[in-house]
Amino acid sequence: MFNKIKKVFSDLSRKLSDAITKKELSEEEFEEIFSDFEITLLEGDVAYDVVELLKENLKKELVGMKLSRFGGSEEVVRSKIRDVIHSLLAKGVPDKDLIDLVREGPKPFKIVFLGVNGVGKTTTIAKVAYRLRKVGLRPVIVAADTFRAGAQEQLEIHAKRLSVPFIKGKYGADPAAVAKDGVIHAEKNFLDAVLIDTAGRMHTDVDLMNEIRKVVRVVRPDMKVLVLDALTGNDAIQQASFFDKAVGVDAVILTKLDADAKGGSALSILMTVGKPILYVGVGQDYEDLIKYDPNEILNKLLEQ
Ligand SMILES: Nc1nc2c(ncn2[C@@H]2O[C@H](COP(=O)(O)OP(=O)(O)OP(=O)(O)O)[C@@H](O)[C@H]2O)c(=O)[nH]1
Ligand SMILES: [Mg+2]
Repeated sequence: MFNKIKKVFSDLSRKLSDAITKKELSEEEFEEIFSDFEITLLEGDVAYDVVELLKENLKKELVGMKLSRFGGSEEVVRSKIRDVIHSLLAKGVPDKDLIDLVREGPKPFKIVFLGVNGVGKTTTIAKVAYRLRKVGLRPVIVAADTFRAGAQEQLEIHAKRLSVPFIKGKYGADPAAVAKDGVIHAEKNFLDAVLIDTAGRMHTDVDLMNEIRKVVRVVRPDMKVLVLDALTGNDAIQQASFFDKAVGVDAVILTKLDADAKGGSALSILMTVGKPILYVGVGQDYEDLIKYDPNEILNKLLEQ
């Protein structure tokens, strides 16, 4: 993971530190050195806007810089690059962990999970339920995906494995009604959280987008979590903007970070999605949902 991008940043810091040790780095020199890396970044699936963002921010930090010829300059440049990337990634760190939000928020804390087909909503809900259970919180899982064949069974298997109560509806039932049943179940049983799974939908599908609006209107969730797939790059940013306009997105979970071999796609989403990133998915097991930590991303991204 991230191997290609890692090499780019490593080469870039070497070239820049070479230039900076000789004399003060001019804007023209910076542009020239950086332009050699633009293509490689794009080839590593870094979005064009993110390449530009990196360029502008690195330029601000490095132009005019001059370093001693006697050792350590590559280290200094590397740490500048690290700082720039860190500050771009840090914007996505949420103020509070979901566990704390559930603990401190209204009871039950209602969360609707949204996203296009196959991004990992159902798997992520199971992982979140596992996390909540681990700290002694009691969620109910609600299958408001009454659309795709097998969706309810898929979630039911997870719920059984996790010993978490499960509410479902008939195929073709109104997802908003099923979601409401889940909330009522949680209220009656004094549960801590309601995790509502919804059918995957293309953001361009008007009927399904109206359906999700109805779920939100009926349930009045405390949080709307958009699930995005790290492999989808720029398209994920568009999905975020569509869902945000349609129902409002409070936070994002980015899945399949483990599957993004080049790394640029995930990096681009993390830097530009403009929403708090609650967790990242790094595999298919229940434990494979970890807190979003820019330092960990950086460690994968830059050679130590
Ligand atoms: N490698 C990897 N695979 C994941 C991750 N999260 C989910 N998946 C896989 O992605 C596939 C789709 O996951 P689902 O949870 O069914 O996706 P969904 O969004 O519910 O799909 P629909 O209900 O059809 O819209 C499954 O094979 C999951 O195991 C992750 O973090 N890493
Ligand atoms: Mg699903």
